[in-house]
Amino acid sequence: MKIPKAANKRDQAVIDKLVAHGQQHALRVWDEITPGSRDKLLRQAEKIDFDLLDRLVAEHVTSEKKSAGRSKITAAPVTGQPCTDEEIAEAQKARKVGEEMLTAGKVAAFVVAGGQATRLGYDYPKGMFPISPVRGKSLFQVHAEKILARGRRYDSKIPFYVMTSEASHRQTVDFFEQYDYFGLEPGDVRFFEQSMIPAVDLDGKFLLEAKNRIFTNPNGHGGSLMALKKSGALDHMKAVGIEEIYYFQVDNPLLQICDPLFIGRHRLAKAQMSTEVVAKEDPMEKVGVIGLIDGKLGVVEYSNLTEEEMRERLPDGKLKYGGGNIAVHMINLAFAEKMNKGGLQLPYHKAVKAVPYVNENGEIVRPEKPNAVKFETFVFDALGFCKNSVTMEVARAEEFHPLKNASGDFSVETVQRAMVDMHSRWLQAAGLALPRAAQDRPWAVEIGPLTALDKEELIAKVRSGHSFSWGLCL
Ligand code: UD2
Repeated sequence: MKIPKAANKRDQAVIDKLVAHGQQHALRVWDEITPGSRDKLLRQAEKIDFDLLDRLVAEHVTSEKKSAGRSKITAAPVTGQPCTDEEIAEAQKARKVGEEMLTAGKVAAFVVAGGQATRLGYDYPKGMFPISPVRGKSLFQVHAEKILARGRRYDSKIPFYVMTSEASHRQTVDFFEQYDYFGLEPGDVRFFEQSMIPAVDLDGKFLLEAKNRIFTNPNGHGGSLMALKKSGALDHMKAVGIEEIYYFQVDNPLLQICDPLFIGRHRLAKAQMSTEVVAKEDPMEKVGVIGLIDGKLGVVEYSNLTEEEMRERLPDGKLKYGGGNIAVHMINLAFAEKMNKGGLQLPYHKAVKAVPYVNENGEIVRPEKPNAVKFETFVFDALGFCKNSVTMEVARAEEFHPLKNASGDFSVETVQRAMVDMHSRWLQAAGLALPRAAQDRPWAVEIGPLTALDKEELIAKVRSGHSFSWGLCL
């Protein structure tokens, strides 16, 4: 193909780069597009890390690395829920440390919301999804109110960092503005975008998603560690005295955000990064579990375990590989910095997917078979870099039911049911009868985070004679 000539040095440098890295075909529709579109294409290409791409293509596409055989997988220790007196005393001590951290304003909340929500089939950022069963509060609102309530409980502030990606950024920021940051101080909420990375075809070449756009995807939730650094969020955290980051995913409205027990255990262990897990419901449940991979802490995909391993039990009856990863982490600030020394220290994984693209004739092709290799990093790979780490089990019914799918498991219906079940249990524990309508339609009850963050708070409020404006929502 004829290589176009640019009108200025800056543009020419981008064109030369594309040629030097064998990606000049991204310019093949150059003659058909307007100067404005050419500029868009070049500005996008300018941001690409070509050296990284070359390395990934060499490793994963053109000369796939021969597998060195299966990694050695062994179990990792999990701190269970406290049962014995000794465990209860340990938990009390840890919770106190976590509470002190919160009171001192040393903890930030960080949500990763840069994913594409393809399985849910929702046209807006997933955090905008109206999830709460009565009020229809969005996932973002539920999270923001929990952060607000947690801060108030400790007479402190928890700054909230929100990672978006190119596609979700503007809408996310506008949404928070539209709803007055759900009660948080605007200055306490910071948004930043994660990086995008091009996918390539099966020969390692870029795909065009439009005539003036190379197909890219967010670089995985592991990209959050890089985005924290690149956006200046880590510097900002340091400046305001943050020492630990509570990391969570946008899709789980059940979460106990900034649970002091988790913060305290992580802190007492001098851990660099810690993880919450839930006990697997069924040995064959398809969820990644915390384990040691060649001696290093990480998440073992269920597909990497044999059926026998999945069913194996420890002397106490618990599954050997039973700690299902719910993607809630404590990350020490200095560790997040370290993970960025000399570029992001995480490996990239590949996923082969069907990606629509513009062909030589400028037409959109929607392939039926996978035609593209996407690259992604996973935040849990950072666990392998930790000297110390805590894996803490939490109760699934009180902490984990993410919104993933349009129907079936982990759909709106099951998430709302899980929320209602949890709040109904709290009401019953507090000695409050379920509202009448809720008895007929037991899914219709909701306790807002500003009323009670947990069962204990509801019970305490009831005991102290707190009067609720009573209805289907508290
Ligand atoms: C993830 C975990 C799984 C389990 C589960 C719990 C992986 C590979 N699997 O599954 O082990 O912990 O979550 O719910 O991670 N995100 C970004 N940027 C990206 C990609 C994702 O911000 O580039 C965010 C996304 O917005 C969401 C979260 O990461 O908040 C999880 O993404 P997902 O839904 O793709 O993860 P999933 O369900 O495959």
